Amino acid sequence: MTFSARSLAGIIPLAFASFAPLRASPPPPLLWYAQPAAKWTEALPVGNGRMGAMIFGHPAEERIQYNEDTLWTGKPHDYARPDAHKLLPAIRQAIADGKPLEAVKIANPKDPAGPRFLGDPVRQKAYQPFGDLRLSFPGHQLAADYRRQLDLDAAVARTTYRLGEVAYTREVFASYPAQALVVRLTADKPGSIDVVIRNDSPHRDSANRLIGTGTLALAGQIAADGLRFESRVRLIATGGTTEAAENKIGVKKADSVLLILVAATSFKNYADISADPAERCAAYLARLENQSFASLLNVHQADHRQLFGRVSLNLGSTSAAALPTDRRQRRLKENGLASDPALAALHFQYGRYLLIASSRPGSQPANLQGVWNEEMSPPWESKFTTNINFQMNYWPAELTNLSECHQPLFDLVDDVVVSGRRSAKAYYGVGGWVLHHNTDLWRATAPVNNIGGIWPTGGAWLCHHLWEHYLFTGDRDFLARRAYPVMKEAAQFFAEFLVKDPKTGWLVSTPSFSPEQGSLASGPTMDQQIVRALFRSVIESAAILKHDTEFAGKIANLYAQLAPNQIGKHGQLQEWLDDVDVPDNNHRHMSPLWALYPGTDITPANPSVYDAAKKLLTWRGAGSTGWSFAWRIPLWARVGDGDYAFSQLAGLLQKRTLPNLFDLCGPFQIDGNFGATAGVAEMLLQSHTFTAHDKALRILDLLPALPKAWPTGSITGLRARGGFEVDLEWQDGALTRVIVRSILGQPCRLRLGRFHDDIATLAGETYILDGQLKRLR
Ligand code: FUC
Repeated sequence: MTFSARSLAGIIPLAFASFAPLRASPPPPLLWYAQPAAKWTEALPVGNGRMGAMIFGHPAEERIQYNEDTLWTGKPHDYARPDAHKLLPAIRQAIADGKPLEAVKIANPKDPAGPRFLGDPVRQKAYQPFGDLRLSFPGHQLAADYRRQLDLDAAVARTTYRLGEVAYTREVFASYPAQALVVRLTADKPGSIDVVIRNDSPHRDSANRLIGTGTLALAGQIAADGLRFESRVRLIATGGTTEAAENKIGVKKADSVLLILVAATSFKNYADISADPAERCAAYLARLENQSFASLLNVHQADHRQLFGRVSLNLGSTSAAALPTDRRQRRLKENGLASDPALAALHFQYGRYLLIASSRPGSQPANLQGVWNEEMSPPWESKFTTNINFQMNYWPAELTNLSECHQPLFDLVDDVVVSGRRSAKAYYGVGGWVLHHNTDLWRATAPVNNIGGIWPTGGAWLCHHLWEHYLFTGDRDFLARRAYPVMKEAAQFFAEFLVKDPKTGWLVSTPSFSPEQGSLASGPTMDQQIVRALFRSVIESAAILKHDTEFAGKIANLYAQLAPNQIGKHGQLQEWLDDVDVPDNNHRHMSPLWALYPGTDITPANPSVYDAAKKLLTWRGAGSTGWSFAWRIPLWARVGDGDYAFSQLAGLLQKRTLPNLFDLCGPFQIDGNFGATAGVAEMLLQSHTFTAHDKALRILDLLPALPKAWPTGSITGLRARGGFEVDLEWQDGALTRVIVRSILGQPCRLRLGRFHDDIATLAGETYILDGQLKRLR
């Protein structure tokens, strides 16, 4: 191998390298507290994708609030109004005439009985709490030496305390292989456990009864024609006596107690709710017959660590790391996030932990609250909001090596393609499929809530996830069988839906909205960017798969006519077709910057648009909601400003983070957790550009936005597009080592600021670059 003058250092095949393991391992990723949770937002989450639970850890009255991800209000239903398309020409005309308020009146008239351009009903259904496992420990009010913790690597929540001479331990985990929540109570002296167990539900139409000797069953129904649900908790005590009453089980003087909780609903799919939840629960429990706690735990941890352990992050540690997590979070206001880099690393890993816990193959995808919800009327129904929030949940999936956790999103897409065909026809009279700004368990695709729901690019944005999954994994079969047909049909929708803007002749989407700003509009920049990305992935896929040449040609023709990114009079990237942006508008939505992140179109290769995007980004200033802080992190990373990206992470952690490190929108909303994890990864590694000369030579930008706050650190296991796994180590702001594992055998350029090396890789080989590398700053 030869090195250019601008070479980073030597690229040495692993076989010839002698190297020490990466420096000191990071502090264990652990959240811990010196007191029980007083509120739900202080409780600690566990989850197996399908079930989630929040553990309060109160010594005398334990509450384990749990969820199952198919328990929603409503029933199979098509929200589309078949005649809505009759309103379309008038709405379009009013927008074209510069009368958006007229368009609003047509789309959403005051008369509640009148025709409208929204779904039927106008609001979608809500995700529901399932039940509460309540454990009473008489006399344990006087607990001493209290501690509760959540170990992200072990995926076990543990509460420990002492009562007199006895030390008590509670362990809780949610196992994916077992599809169950497991609770174990132990004490260091035999015969010390007295506990009464109940399984309650906030749903009025539910009942709790004893079945057999040691199992409590909670059964109910959401509404007369809604979902039926059931959970069962089986108790296995060692030693002592067990006494069961009608709806509770009491244990006295046991040595240890094992509880296994399973839960199910009658949901089969969005069109069929005929399953028998009792049968499902019985089957889950039957599979776990005679399994010991140790074996349940071993299988669970092996499963969890296989995902979680792929990435480690060490940003250094200070004395703050020894404090309880809530105190660390509170002290940020005065001390700043730079004083506790290990908290930033913990928060990064927490995002990965939460994705594993709320999105596993076969489960529903992570909704606005992941899988955790205690409210009958949760904020925004705890749905899947597709004008930023749902997609943000999945930003870390590929990048932080949790590709499998992306699967539930793809399954949801398969469903909304079907319901979205009906909406395409009903609202626009065209083929293909469309999804607007929200969906729920019933795979609603019509515009909902209010006129802000008339935004037709939610589905196209989801297509971006299919394409990115292909870019990261190189899974051609996935591209051919799942991604391409879905993207093609989405492109078909836009091919028929887009209209020629009368002033410019460009193809624009109308009616639409720049999410949650202004009014009904034609051709908002974000839509044009998303459709451009969709069209390009269709064209590229057809070339890769070597078929559909004719269709790809047609799309390429439309692609060239799409309204471009425009630069306005202040030098800003315009948000709308007209140059009407108000300087310093710091709206929470970053919509016109979509093509900077998560899109990949805006790069320094086109300096004028790149600079205009930076201008708009600067106007937008700091975040407000948790997710708006979070979106700013990867955006600023993409323009290479690690310090500003860091300031947005700090803002999120200081202002919009709960004691249990859950993100706050206003209420709890999980997107900010996931967005921040993706953002931090984006600060350390980017892989979305190619060299100007060779489009096959993908660039891996190493430490593209390293903040001053993290001068020394290391990360292992990040994924890059093109099929690479990357470890990085840096010291005093300078990159000291790079390890690249090539999965697909593609070539790549490793770039560090002005320096680079190109490597041709072999699939399965590992490459190391170390020695005295150039300083970063
Ligand atoms: C979008 C945001 C809100 C909130 C909601 C769930 O509408 O503008 O802030 O996150 O989704």
